[in-house]
Amino acid sequence: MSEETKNNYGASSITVLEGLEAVRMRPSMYIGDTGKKGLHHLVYEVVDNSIDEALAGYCNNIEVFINEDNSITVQDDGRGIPVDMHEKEGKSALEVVMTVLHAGGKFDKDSYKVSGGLHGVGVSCVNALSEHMTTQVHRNGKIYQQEYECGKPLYAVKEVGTSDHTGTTQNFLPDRTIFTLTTVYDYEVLAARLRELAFLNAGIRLTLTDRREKDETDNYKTETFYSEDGLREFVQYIDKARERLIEDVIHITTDKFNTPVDIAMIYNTSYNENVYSYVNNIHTIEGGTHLAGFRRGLTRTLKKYAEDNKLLEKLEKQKIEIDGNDFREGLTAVISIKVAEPQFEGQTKTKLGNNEVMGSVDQAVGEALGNYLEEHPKEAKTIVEKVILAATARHAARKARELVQRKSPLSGVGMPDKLADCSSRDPEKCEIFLVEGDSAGGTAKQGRSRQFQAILPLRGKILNVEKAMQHKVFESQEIRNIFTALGVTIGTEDDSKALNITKLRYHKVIIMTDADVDGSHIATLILTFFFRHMKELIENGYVYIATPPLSLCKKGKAEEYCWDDRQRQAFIDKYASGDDKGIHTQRYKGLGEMNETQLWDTTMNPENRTLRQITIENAAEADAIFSMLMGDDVAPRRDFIEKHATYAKIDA
Ligand code: 0RA
Repeated sequence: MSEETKNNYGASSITVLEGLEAVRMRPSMYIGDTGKKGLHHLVYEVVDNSIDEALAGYCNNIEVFINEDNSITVQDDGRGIPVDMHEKEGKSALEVVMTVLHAGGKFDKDSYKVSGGLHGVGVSCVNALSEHMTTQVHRNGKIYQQEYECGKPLYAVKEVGTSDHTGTTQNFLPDRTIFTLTTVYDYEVLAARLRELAFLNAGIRLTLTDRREKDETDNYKTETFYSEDGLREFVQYIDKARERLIEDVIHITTDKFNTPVDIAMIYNTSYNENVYSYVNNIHTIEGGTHLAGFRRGLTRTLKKYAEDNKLLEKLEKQKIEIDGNDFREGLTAVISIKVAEPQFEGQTKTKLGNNEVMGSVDQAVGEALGNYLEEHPKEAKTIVEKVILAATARHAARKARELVQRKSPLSGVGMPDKLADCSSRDPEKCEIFLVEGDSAGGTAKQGRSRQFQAILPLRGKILNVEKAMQHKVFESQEIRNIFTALGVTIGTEDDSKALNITKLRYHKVIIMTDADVDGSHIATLILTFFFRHMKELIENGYVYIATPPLSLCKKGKAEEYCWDDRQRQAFIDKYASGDDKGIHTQRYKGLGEMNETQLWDTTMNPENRTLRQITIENAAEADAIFSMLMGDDVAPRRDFIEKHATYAKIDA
C-alpha cells in the first residue's frame, strides 16, 4: 500500500464516522421522523434492499420476523451482499454497505436500483439508528458476519460457518434513545406494507412472522404475501367490497421510452375515484407527472372513443360539458412505474417531478385503453354511459356544491347556528369537537375551555358518503355545517373538486362519540366522510378521536376512571385486594351521562385526556377497509369485525 493510499484510508474512515454520526444527530432528516412511522420505516429500508435483489432476478423469498425483544430480522435468498475487499475503503464491501451513507449497491453499476424507501437512505442509516445490528451473508459456501452498535462495527467481517445456499440476513434493534416515543412494532402496519409490496412486485414471496406471542395452537402469527398477477390482483383486493360496473380488469403493462409502466383499473358502481400511484414502490401521495399523464391519457382516449361513436350527443343538447372528474367516477386504479432517477417534490416529497414521465404514461394509457375499447364495444358503452351520468349528476350537484364554495369565510360570519365557537382565531391553538347528539353537545359546551375549544354537535348518524351520490353529500346539512365550521372549501379555477384547507380554522378536529357500538359506528361514518372528502385533513394529522372512559370505579373515598376492564381490575386489586365487593362501578353508557366537569376531566382537558390521532399508514389498505365497512356487502364486514373484535382499527 502506498503512503497516499494509507492516508486516504485514514481520511475516509473519518468521513464514515461523521456520516453515521450525522444520521444519529438528525435522524428525522434521514427517515422522516422518530415516531412510529420512522420506526417502521427502518424495516422498509432493509426490505427494499432485498426487493432490489429480487427485481434484479436473484431473490424469490423475503422473510421478516418481529422478534421477542422487538428487534427485526429480514432474511432473503439473494446472492448475498458481496464481502470481498473494497479497494477504495480498504475493507470488506459488506462493511462499506453497512457503515457508509448511500453506499448500497454502488459497486454494482449495472444493477438497476429502482426500489428504495421513501427516503432511499440505505441500510447504513438503519444501522446508525440501531442499538445493535447483526448482518450475516451466506455466500461462496461460507457464512460471514459482522455486528455493530449504533452503526460502529464491533469487529471486522469474519467467517462463522459454512453454508449450502446464498442470501443475506439482517437483524436490528432500534435505538431506544432515538425512538423515544415507541420501539414496539405494529404487526398490522408491517403486514399492510408487505402486502402492498407483494402486489407491486408480482412473483416475490414476502412472509411476516410475529415471534412475540403464540396463538391458541402454539404457533406464531404468520402470513405470506404473494401475488402472481400483481396490480391486477391489487385493484381487485382494493375493490373486493364494491360492485363491478364491468367484469374486466383493464391491465396495462408496457415499457415506454425506458419507463416501465404498469397500470390496472376497474370501473365499479360507486361514485368515488380511487387512484393510487407508485414510483419505485413508493406511494406517491401527492401524485405528480405520472398521475397527470394517466389522467390525461384516460380523458383523451375515452372522450375520443365517445365522440367517434357519437355517444355524447345527449350531453351536447343539454349544453353540459364533460370534465376530467367525470371519467374517474367509480374508477379504482393503481399506477406503478419505475424511474431510474426520480425527482420527488412537494411537502412530503411524494410528488413525482420528472416531466418526461408524463408523456410516457399518457401514451401507454392511450394505446392500451384505446385497443381495449375498440375490442370491447359493450363494456366501452357501459363506461361511457357512466361518464355521461357523472357529468349530468355533477351539473345537478353544482348548486349544492356552491353551498360549500364560499370564497372567504370571514371569522364568525355565516357560521352554523349549532357551532359554539372558541374565542381564539389562531388555528394552531384551536380545536373543534364534533360531538354526537345535542345533549352531549350541551355538556361539552359547558365543560370546554371557551378560549380554544369549539363544539359542533352533530345530529345522530351522518350520511354514509360511501353510498351517496355527490350532490347528496353536499346537500346534507350536517356535512355543510362541518365544511363551514372548519373553513374548508371546495373548487378552484382548474379543478371543480379540489379541496382548499388553507383557511382551516382548527388544527385539531376531534371526533367525540359514545364509547359503545353506536358511537364507534358514528365515528366511522364521520371518518369515512373525512377520508373521502377531506383526505388532506387526515394526511396533515389534524383529525383525532377522543376517548371517553367506560366507567368510574369508587371505593370509599377513592375513585378512578377506567377506559377498559384491565384498569377496572387494577382498581379492584389496589383498593379491595382483588375482591369487587364494596366497589361501586358507574358505567357510562354515553357521553350524556357525564356531567360537564367529568367530561372535561376525562376527555377534553389536554392535561389528562388521550387523543388518538388518525393516520393513513397505507391508503390503499384504508380504502379497502372503508369501502368494506361502509358498503353493502355484509359478509366481509362481519369477518372484519370478528377479527378486530375490540375496535375496528383504522388508525394508529
Ligand atoms: C450488489 C451486488 C450483489 C448483491 C447485492 C448487491 C445484494 C444486496 C443486498 C441487500 C440485501 N440483500 C441483498 N442481496 C444482494 C452481488 C453481486 C454478485 O454476486 O456478483
